[in-house]
Amino acid sequence: MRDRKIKKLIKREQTRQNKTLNLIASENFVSGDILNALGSVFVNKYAEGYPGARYYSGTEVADELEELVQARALRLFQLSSKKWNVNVQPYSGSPANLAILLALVPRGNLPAGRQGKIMGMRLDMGGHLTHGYKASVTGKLWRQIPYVLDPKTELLDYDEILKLAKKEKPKLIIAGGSAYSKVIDFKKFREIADAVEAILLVDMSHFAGLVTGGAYPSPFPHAHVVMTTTHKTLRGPRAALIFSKKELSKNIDRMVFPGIQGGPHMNAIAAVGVALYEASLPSFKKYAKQVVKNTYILAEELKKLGWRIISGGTNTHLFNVDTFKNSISGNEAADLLEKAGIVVNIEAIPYDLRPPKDPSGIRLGAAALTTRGMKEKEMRLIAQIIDKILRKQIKEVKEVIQKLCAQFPIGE
Ligand code: DSN
Repeated sequence: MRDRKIKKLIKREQTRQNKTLNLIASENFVSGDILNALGSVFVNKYAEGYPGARYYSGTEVADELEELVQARALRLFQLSSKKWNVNVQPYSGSPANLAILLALVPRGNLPAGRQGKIMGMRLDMGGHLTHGYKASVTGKLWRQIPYVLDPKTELLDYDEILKLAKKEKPKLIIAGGSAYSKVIDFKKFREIADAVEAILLVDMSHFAGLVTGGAYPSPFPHAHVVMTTTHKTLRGPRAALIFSKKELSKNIDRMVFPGIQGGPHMNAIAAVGVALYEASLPSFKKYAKQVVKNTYILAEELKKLGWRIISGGTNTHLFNVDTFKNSISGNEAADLLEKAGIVVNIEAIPYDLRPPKDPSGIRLGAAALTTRGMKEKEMRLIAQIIDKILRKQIKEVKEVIQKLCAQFPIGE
């Protein structure tokens, strides 16, 4: 690379990633093949439109690529192309969710009480910004009816969600989020949606890789629409997929392009294709199961060391720790950990009294470390390391962290 400045920054970032324990639940490490596809000549191609109906010439290879990736996406989640459509063009999760909402939830001319309401998990409960939070455009264009976790168990309370749905009659209900540590019951969500004639959208961005690996139930038997980003547990590049029942897909496709986006990023689509191929290999099933095992061990060990885990624990790839219970704010905890060589993100806990910019907790996930090959033994050690760091004994653990990083290098 002739640009020495950028080259240096890439090198530095590579070193940072290698010498850090990454417990950010939404991050992962892609394979060399995915990096190659991302950096391939597909980056040069404009292909506005869809296969067979483009606004540019020279798209015959791009058409074949997009159709191949669509077929792989449907096959990976065992979906029939007679019933389901998949749009592989969304740049990422936020525009994908916006396209779905614009396509399916009208904003005016509805009977009183049914105007553009969407039900989503409240942000401090583990929901996502694009599920109708007030600061997101989704919260400005539609009215969010937020559902919450039971204050005692910090679990989803399906009876309460049903009551709320019956009272508010939303047009669309979103199941899924960014920081809920327990498996979601999609059958119950569908029953709630059916009771009020709402559309059920499952945002499986976080656990899509676990679904393909058989470590999390599939939402497809119950949902009308399923959105996923491709870069979390699915271990692909930054992009998103929208799966929808055939009767809804035309409007969604139109809203992705030309509604929101212009030319699809064909290089990203190629890389998604490689990720879907990798996720179809038997080794990926083992990976997904190991992610859940590792996360469980990490949470249970931290519990034993005196840390309060939100929702009582985890059976997924992530969990949140109420650090403020031990008098450490989320920011303080994240800063201490980063100084020692561990990266996490700050996270609100349910009914948090502290501000979102310095909430009461942190979120931890084991997907990235599992990609590096770490297993239960390392998780036990990492729990002890975290405990020491948060009790301000940083010096003693820095070397152990560097040893672990060297022992488990990030693949090519
Ligand atoms: N999905 C969020 C996360 O989990 O980190 C980012 O939007």
